[in-house]
Amino acid sequence: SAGPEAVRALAEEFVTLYHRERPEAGSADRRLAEVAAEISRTGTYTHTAQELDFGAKVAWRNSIRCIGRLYWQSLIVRDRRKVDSADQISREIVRHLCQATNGGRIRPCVTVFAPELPRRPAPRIWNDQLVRYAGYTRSDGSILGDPVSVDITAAAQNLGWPGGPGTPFDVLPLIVHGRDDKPRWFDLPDSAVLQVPIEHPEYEWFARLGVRWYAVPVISGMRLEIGGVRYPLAPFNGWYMGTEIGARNLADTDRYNLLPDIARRLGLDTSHDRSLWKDRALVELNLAVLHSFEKAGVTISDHHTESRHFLTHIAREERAGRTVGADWSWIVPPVSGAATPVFHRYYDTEQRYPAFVDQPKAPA
Ligand code: HEM
Ligand code: NRG
Repeated sequence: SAGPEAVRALAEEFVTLYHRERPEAGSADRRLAEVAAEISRTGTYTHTAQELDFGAKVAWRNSIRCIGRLYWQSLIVRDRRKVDSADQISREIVRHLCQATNGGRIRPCVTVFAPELPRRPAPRIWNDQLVRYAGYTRSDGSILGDPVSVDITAAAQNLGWPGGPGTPFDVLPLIVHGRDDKPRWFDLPDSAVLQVPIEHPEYEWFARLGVRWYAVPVISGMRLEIGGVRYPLAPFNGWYMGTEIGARNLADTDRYNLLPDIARRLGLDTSHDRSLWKDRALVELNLAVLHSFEKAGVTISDHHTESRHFLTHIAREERAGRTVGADWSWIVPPVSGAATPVFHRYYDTEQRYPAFVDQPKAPA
């Protein structure tokens, strides 16, 4: 973790920003003195509940890879900084999933667990998302399920997880490493994991592929950093943009790789690239994802709408006197890039803080 000098400088920057944007919060000078004293005494400091709420929202606002930032002010911040044991963490994760899923009307949420302290590591969850499908390595080397999950699936089995039913869409257990505890696995209750069967609005055969996806993407591997304080376990979610599922998770050749099968069922010539069979299959798959989520009453957005909202976000932020940083290669959708307005411009790429940052995978 960062030394007290670095913490002091980052704390000062954050507390100043907080009081500039929340003038009703009282005297910045008094709080700055209080924080400096606490850092001298303990090497760290404790955010007020209001500072945490603000810091998490601004971390979303500063996420340069995220196209969904228009609604950053509506983030629900669940303050669970007192929670650090595996048991309590798994219970709070289930609550997060239920509160975020909200029967399909998804609410953006973050749950902030215990921070890193001097000489005291924070709790972690090994899974990179709270809900993921297992990827089992068969004896012939092929993979059943989601190849992205091969390592975490093996880790769960090594900890004694007996494995799921053996479908391509088995929900993985959580692996929770609490403070002062060994890593342990927990099954998520079915009631906490809303899923959507994927069907096509016109092609009846599509549903028979047996494809599904989970409703809520909850990233659990990134660290939240606010004013020099590190929160290595702060899982957050919004809702899906359809292309994440239809153009990547189900389509990438190193994920579910469904395009060849879909193209053949569409009667396309898959023997030449120039028939554009991949492109045509991609469109139908993405249409099926959007249609199925909508039919199931689960919030999802399409890449055209989300791109427009992102430009609205930029305009609104600029009116508030702030510029919006963005990483073009993450913001531009993986299909129909130039048909969306986010394609046709450049962005400032500097990372600002508070922020969600990459951190070494646990166990490192
Ligand atoms: C990345 C959309 C909410 C923080 C992304 C990506 C998309 C997206 C499409 C790129 C993902 C990829 O290519 O793998 C959305 C939508 C949301 C939403 C539609 C709906 C509300 C949120 C929230 C937060 C957040 C609530 C944090 C509080 C991030 C971060 C990344 C990201 C940190 C980068 C992830 C990484 O590096 O792997 N978002 N997002 N987003 N989003 Fe959002
Ligand atoms: N592409 C990943 C999820 C990354 C984050 N996407 C969001 N985040 N929509 C996938 O599972 O496909 N979010 O917080 O809503």
